[in-house]
Amino acid sequence: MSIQEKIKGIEDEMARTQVNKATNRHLGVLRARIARLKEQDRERIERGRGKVGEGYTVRKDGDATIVLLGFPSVGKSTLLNHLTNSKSKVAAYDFTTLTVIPGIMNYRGAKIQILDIPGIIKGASEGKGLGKRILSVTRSADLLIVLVDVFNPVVREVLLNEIRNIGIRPDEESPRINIEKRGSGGIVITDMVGMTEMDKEGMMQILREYRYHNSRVVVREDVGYDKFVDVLLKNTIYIPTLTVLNKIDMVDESYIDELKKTLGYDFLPISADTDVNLEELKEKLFEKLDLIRIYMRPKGENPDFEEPLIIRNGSSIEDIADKIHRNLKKDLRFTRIWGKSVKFGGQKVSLNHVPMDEDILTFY
Ligand SMILES: Nc1nc2c(ncn2[C@@H]2O[C@H](COP(=O)(O)OP(=O)(O)OP(=O)(O)O)[C@@H](O)[C@H]2O)c(=O)[nH]1
Ligand SMILES: [Mg+2]
Repeated sequence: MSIQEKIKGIEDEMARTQVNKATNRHLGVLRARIARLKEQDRERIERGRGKVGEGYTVRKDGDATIVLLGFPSVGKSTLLNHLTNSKSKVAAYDFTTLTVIPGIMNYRGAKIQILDIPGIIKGASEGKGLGKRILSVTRSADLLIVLVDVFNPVVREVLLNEIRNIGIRPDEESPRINIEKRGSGGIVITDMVGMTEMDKEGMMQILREYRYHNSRVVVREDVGYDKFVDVLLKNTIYIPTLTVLNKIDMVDESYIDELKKTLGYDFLPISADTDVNLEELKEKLFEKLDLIRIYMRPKGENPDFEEPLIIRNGSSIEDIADKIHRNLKKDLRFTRIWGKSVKFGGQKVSLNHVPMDEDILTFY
């Protein structure tokens, strides 16, 4: 039986199963099995192509990367051109953009890379339109702009579904579940929260499915089977999104107010073409990226307050060293920090220390 036939068989079984409390575990295990088969299928295809991972390589540049996700003709290229120094082709027909066009937005001392990609349509994750190769560029984003047309805002859910199909979990945090493989000892599950959506038996069945016959699992968050499976799948990533509604120059304000009431999600209304709300957009993007400033102080000198180092909030000293130079870590003996992240100025910290906004830092 092929992988596709196996998946079809399980889907048929799921369709026959009623959804209720008693079948929750069974359905959870079946969904886990499908996710595993799909993962195996993907790995098989990638091996066949002789490469593993993304189908498309884009060089990351700047302090953070934002990808523009949207249907054809919603104004992605227009927006790129108005936020950055880039010139991406704009035209009134679908699929004007055929490849990935990068630009850099300078904002508050940060250099933020924005990637304009071809339009995404329903079924892209299965190869429709320009397909999965282009869609997979979204995986390299630190933040996604979900751009929708003022006259067709309901496609937001279609876009979110396409990226879910390639392992992205938009606006979710990684569940607080630790899984550790061991050499022996079977499966040991520690429930720290009093789980209400899963039980240990169901988790064990899923863990065996994923070949975790010997493992230690600690559950610190009350989640369902799907999120548990996300932790087991190798390609799950968690990316924040900002939904932006474009072309508002074509409607009046009452139309936007009506959408705010009916759409059921938050959005920022803009007009890329006539520069409406673009400053607000920049500010929101900067906030959402959660960037902080670090001032470097060379040994025995004053800190450089002119050009802060811009990093993602939550980055460690190790991440910062790697960002400056990939060999720096090797010669680094210790680091001293002045600022909010330490108890006293000039405190020695280790590689896994996490600095805060406007900390001053010296490498020794
Ligand atoms: N009225 C209005 N038209 C806009 C706006 N932004 C873009 N357009 C127009 O919409 C059309 C498509 O714009 P593009 O920027 O090429 O759209 P795209 O999303 O990059 O399209 P693809 O590359 O084909 O996916 C062009 O005719 C633009 O001039 C806007 O804010 N208001
Ligand atoms: Mg375009």
